[in-house]
Amino acid sequence: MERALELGMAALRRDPAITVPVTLECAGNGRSLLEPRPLSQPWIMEAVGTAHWTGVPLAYLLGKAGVLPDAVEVVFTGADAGVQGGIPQQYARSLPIREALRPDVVLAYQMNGTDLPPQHGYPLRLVVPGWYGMASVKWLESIEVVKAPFTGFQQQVAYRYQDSEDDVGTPVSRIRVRSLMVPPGVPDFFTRQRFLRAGPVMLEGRAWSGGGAVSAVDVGIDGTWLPAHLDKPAGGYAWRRWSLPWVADAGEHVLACRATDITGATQPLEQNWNLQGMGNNMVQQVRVIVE
Ligand SMILES: Nc1nc2c(c(=O)[nH]1)N[C@H]1C(S)=C(S)[C@@H](COP(=O)(O)O)O[C@H]1N2
Ligand SMILES: [Mo]
Repeated sequence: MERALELGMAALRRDPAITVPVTLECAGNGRSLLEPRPLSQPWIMEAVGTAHWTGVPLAYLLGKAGVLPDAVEVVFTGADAGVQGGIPQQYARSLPIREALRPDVVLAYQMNGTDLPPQHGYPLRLVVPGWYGMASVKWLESIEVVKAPFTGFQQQVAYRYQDSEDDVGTPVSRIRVRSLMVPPGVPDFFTRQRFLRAGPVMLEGRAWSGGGAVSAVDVGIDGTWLPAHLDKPAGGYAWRRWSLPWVADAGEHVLACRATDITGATQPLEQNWNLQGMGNNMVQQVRVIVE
């Protein structure tokens, strides 16, 4: 970096701003469904959402600071501190310089048109479209351009696809193609079995991928796959709504959804187990009892 910049929020708000619709998904979303279950918080399916993020393009600020030819990564440090893996640390992650210079990577101070809520990173966070959530560092305290790969805990130890404790593994980066269904009907209070009235019902959900646009969603009804209708996405890295009308007949049914993106990547039918339970995009199945 040629020069250091002190960035006040008031000055940042005067810089050129962009708004990007982005789906953020936690890399651990769905990991509690893997068997054997990785040591983890009990994420089931809910650690994903989409918002319009407004802020300054990171590339604009890097341009102002001046990136030198020997720069390899940019390190983002959040204000939150704690102990993980026995190591006291602040949350910090890096991005390769090539990703950091993408025009859609944003230092966001607004979410859906209002100041960031505290839990989503107030006053300033990074948003990296297409990458799993860990890359989008919240409560930003500093941004540093570095000449050697960053080796912090959240980079080197956490967020890796590993087969075992001994495997150094590979880093988690882009979001794997995935779709989820809004479960139809209502769940029973105690058993959580879902019940549905016989007749027409609109099956619907969302589909997204960090690898490229979602090109198809197929809906499985008792093992038979049918193509769903896709709504237009709000942006390249925002989820798309999908829908398929179904006439539910009495009995027990298994519903499923499976997305494919323009790279040809599709969701696996079987789990891809890894030690940390990262990137579980296995096809979701929803059992319903129609009466
Ligand atoms: N500073 C800081 N940033 C962070 C984290 C964190 O613990 N500290 N968690 C990351 C992870 S793992 C995810 S999935 C996203 C979640 O963003 P959200 O709370 O806006 O959904 O924030 C990321 N940014
Ligand atoms: Mo996460």
